[in-house]
Amino acid sequence: MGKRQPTNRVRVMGVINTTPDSFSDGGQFDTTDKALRYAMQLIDDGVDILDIGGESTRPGSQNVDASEELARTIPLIQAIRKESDVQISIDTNKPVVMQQAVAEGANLINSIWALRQDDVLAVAAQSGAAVCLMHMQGTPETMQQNPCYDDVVSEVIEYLRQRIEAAVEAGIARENIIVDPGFGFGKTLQHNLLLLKSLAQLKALDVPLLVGMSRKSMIGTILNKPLDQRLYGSISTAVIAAMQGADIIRVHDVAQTIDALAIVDAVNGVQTQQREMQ
Ligand code: PT1
Repeated sequence: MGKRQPTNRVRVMGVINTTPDSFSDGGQFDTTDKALRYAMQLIDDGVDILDIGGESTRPGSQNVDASEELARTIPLIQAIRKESDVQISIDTNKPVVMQQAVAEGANLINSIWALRQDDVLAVAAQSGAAVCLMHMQGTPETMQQNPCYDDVVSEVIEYLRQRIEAAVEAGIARENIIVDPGFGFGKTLQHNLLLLKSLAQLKALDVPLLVGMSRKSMIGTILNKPLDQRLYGSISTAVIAAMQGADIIRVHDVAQTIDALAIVDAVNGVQTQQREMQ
């Protein structure tokens, strides 16, 4: 039997969507209360990071205003922080949401825009939180209309390299930067598959790698199945990513993904069997 070596365990980020389509009806307290109970369930399941978003960024989605986004996210962050010291990520691109979320205890700013606007970048740097910089071609409203690349893998890597540099220049410590190729953000199925197959190449950026494919249409298209029947497909993408060195996997189905990734961690940690001395 090979021995298990402690390696860097793959971490699981659990999605908490506070947009009305996910947590319907009731007043603000009711919404926050439901979301808090859901967060506590994910913590119980063993989640490493909670990703809290108050604005949908799915293909075709539109902006919400800051007051609405604040009302959805800040009370929830406060409520979670009263109960737990779990890592909290805020999925936003609004400076005011970043500032208040970090002030209430969020540890990570998750920006699908990779903090592209200078004022946003400055606020993120000022907050002192870690940041996740994600690749996206176009905007959520129009990104799936005609995604186009000569070489999707090298273009995504180059974009992320530039965003890391911009973040470092703005004063964000390299140790506080995470990158994400942005599955489903201005990419055809073929682009997504090429990125997944070549994910190990993104390790050359030398910062932690986050990926999110859970329940996305890349899985729905392959399986021809609706959102609620994509669990096994989602787990498969998580395993393929983790085997190539992904550090954080963003998912909806936390407990199930943790089991799958425990197998990857065990395989990664096993020591190659030594030949008997002769
Ligand atoms: C992601 C991500 C995210 N995805 C990070 N943040 C979403 N860092 C929101 C589809 O094709 O991958 N990384 N925040 C959700 N966005 C999408 C995009 C949801 C595409 C669904 C699709 O179905």
